Amino acid sequence: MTDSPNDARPHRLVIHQSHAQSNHSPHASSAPSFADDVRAGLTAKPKTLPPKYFYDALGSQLFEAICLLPEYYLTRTETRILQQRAGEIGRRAGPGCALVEFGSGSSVKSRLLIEALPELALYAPIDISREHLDATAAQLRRDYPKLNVVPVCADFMKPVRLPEAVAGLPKLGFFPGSTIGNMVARTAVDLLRSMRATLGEGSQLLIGMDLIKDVAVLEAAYDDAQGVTAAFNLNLARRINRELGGTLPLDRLRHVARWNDTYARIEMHLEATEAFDFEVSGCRFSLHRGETIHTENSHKFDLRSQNTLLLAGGWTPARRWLDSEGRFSLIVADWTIPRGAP
Ligand code: AVI
Repeated sequence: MTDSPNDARPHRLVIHQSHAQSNHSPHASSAPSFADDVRAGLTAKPKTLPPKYFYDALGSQLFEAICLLPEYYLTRTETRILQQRAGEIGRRAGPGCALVEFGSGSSVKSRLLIEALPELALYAPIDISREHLDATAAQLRRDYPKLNVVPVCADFMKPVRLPEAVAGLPKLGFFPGSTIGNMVARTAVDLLRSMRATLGEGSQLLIGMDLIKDVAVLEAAYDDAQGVTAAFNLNLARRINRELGGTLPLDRLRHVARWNDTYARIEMHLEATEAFDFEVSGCRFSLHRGETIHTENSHKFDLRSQNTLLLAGGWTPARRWLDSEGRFSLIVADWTIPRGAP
């Protein structure tokens, strides 16, 4: 069994090309390129592709469309919980706190909190794309002239040194969308620990986590009737053909979304409907009929596995809200004070 594919870097709703390019850390010029990652993934057994490459301009637009699909309950359910609970979240956070969003993108969900928290001192969106961050910050300043917006351009997968204006305030971290579910457990724990280091002692983390449910509901959410998720998945092959001189035959690849009960996750694959050879960046590969390229994991949780993950990451779950159908959860966790057993 395998943990592949490589974890997705978290993404919010993103439509700008610049954000799509942000797959490469500005700090790490030696980071593997798209070509390196694709070559490594297609050489692996089973074959994989990193899901962070879904988000080129078209992929980002397709993801926006996915969020509006009737089958994709995650976005609207989390939004509803946020709308209902923002006041309570604000009271827990207390007056004068800073809202720090990890992977802020267009800050769509943060707006709900900003509007519901009149005593918010500051909003610090963290995103790797400078251009996207600046555009979003400028729009937020226009829409909320009294709010202090302090954008931080950084790769939040590593601890981030927050600016002085943020560092001195009580902090509420925000990581919505169940993006944590796109990571295997060890990466998710590393990220939670990074967030813990970034936010510091006494902070809180508000995190969205999708729940295990009826397999038919889960599979439909990742294989919708209109074929938008299929187009999103196949767009990765299209991107490889366009950017890396690939010859993947799109008409012989089909989108597959299936529940893996062992890992409690929806897996997305591109499956060969017949055998073929292909090239990418001058390297030759082949797929036999029925063989797949594993493109994404989307882990789902029950209440205990959520607790275990958060605790392993150094966060103590304090409050959890579910929607009325028990589909999605929003959790506030407290920065855990390290102490001896038990
Ligand atoms: C970004 N992430 C939380 C989405 C998910 O549900 O795993 C990505 C996605 N893939 C297919 N549909 C949506």
